[in-house]
Amino acid sequence: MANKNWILMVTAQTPTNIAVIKYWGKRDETLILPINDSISVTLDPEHLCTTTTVAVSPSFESDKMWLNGKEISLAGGRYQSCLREIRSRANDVEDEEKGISIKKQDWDKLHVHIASFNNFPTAAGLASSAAGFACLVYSLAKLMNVKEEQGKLSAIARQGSGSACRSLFGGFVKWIMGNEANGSDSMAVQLASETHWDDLVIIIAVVSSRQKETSSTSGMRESVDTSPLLHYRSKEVVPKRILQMEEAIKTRDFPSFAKLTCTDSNQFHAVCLDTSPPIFYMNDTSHRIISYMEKWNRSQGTPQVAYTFDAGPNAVLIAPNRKVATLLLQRLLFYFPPSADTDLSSFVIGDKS
Ligand code: 2P0
Repeated sequence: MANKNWILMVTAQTPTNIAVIKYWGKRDETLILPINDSISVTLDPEHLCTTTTVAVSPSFESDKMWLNGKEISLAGGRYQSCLREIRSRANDVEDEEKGISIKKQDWDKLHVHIASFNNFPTAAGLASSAAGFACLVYSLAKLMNVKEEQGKLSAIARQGSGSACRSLFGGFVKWIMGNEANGSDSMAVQLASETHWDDLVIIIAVVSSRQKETSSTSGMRESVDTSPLLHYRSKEVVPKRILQMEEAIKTRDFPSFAKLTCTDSNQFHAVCLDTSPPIFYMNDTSHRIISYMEKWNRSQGTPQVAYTFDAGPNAVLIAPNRKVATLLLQRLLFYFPPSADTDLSSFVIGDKS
């Protein structure tokens, strides 16, 4: 370690995930432990993903991080938790080609530089913390030769942002809430791989590019404190729904999958309204989309598409195959016609501001 002229780097890429049975509410804010299980689908890596490069060098004087090229503070408890948990599991690293030898005990003295980029506009209001913390934990674990299995890494990513634990796996993923007070059993497991149900097509309709007024973290805190519906939901509704959703995924039963997905999204937004003061994540355009999709589904007698909305107005629409996805796009363009000068590569269907 006498030679200070070396730098070791690792780059990783992690997609974001969309919950079909939602996480909303914590029982422990510091460890980020949820009040119910949740299930999500991880998007393809080429869409909505974070790319993170982590580097270590004896010449670095402090830990630093840049997000989309701008330096951000690592002082927050969430970043510190992830860094601490990964450092405590670090192992020896040898790179003979570069003549680098880092001993396990050296990691406490070495500093890291982290550069993270989202391949989607941050202003679009699409979940970025899930992909961001999952990628941070994964790349740091690779750099420091952490040998933990993916589930254990997910429990570390969870301490950065709850939904991040689900992005450590592809396909369909369940975040098991766990029972332990220290959070050791609150982690993600893969329910089905990427190839299990690869006919599904996910379309994200950007409804507004404005930043949401209430962050997920403070929104769920207010719901836990004031919404009776949330407590009924977490105890009486979600446990049954999780089992039904697991079965629908296992058997690729699209009608059941769609009904459960839409119902759960609607109940999550009902919880937001049941919160005092009420939280409005969806807007008029979101409501119009729900109404169009419900009408279409009812007119066919069986669900054609599933819709789900997170802590914002943007619609995530899931079609069972490319044929239905094409019909869905036609409908969206019919209801929300772009004007002649619209840039279709970043077309926002509702926000005219
Ligand atoms: C989810 N959401 O299951 C739910 C549905 C939003 C609505 O997880 O405080 O950014 O960092 O744990 O993970 C968003 O919450 O919140 C979220 P923290 P997170 O995807």
